[in-house]
Amino acid sequence: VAHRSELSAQELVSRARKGEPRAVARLISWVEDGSPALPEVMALLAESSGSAHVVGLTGAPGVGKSTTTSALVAALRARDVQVGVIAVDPTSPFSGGALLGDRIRMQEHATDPGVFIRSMASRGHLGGLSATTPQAVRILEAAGCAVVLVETVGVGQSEVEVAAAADTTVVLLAPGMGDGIQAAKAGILEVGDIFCVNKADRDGADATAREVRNMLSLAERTPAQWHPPVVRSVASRGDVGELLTSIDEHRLWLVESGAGELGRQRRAAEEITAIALAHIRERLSQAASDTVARLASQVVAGESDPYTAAATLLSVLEGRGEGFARDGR
Ligand SMILES: Nc1nc2c(ncn2[C@@H]2O[C@H](COP(=O)(O)OP(=O)(O)OP(=O)(O)O)[C@@H](O)[C@H]2O)c(=O)[nH]1
Ligand SMILES: [Mg+2]
Repeated sequence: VAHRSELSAQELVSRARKGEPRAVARLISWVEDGSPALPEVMALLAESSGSAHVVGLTGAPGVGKSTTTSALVAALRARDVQVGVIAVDPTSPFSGGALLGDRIRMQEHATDPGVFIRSMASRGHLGGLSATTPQAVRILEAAGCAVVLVETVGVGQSEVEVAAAADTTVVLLAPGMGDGIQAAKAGILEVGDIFCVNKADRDGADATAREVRNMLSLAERTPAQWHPPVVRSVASRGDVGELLTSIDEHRLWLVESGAGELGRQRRAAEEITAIALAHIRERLSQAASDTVARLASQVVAGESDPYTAAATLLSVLEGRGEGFARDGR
């Protein structure tokens, strides 16, 4: 594989650990492309993983996710915290294009060596978005980022997937547009740890906040559970103080309640399963395609049934049946 010959995984990881932006960018490209070197990279990164607070920001197009992210970066830099930013575009197989506007909005941080910004797609990755995000996070952690902000457009299932990769999920809303209702529909109410009404300089911010509070009040929560706050921001003026305070409070709660550890445990389990399933799928399509075709003929001819055929296929995949060409992995 071409990019493997340039620099070894080991060399790139050691450069990333020194905070070299080009090494970090290259490794994240490997994640995007599903490089065959990824297992080696992830093994090298294992010891430094789990150190960063991962904050997901999601919300409808145009609510101000990028502007808010940029304002949070500025606030965190003022605390001298090293920050990683991943802008996930689930709608595009290419990184860069659709997120050009984000790059411009992030421009003020472009020359800061304490900030790593990367837009990311999930082209060809085995485990899809739910696998690419945590892997990119591990690379940013190795580079020293104590906080990683993950921005994703709320367009259905994708934000739920990305929320699943975050310690703290911020749902951004804006006045008007019936955002609250949309949020409820998309199941956003369940994934949000913090709700932030951005563009609070506009009319209707109070009404939107009230609407979200009303909907949140319908969910039953024990006192021990986290009660998602509804805060306001004017990201275009850099006013994200309330939001940052809530993020701090949620982080503290995650540690003190043990919920953070449980969440990480659950996410690791999902990640392992996603990778394993992707491998099984790949082996099904590669090594066993002849077998599947033969079994399909038998089912069509009435010589077998789908359940028996599936059981045969599984035994073939496990290497117990006949006609299985091992792919050497
Ligand atoms: N009035 C006002 N405008 C804002 C505020 N925050 C962001 N905007 C503007 O809203 C527009 C969209 O902001 P973005 O940050 O690009 O929104 P986004 O959610 O990242 O958009 P997508 O990535 O395209 O989904 C821009 O023109 C911002 O300048 C705010 O607090 N008040
Ligand atoms: Mg954006």
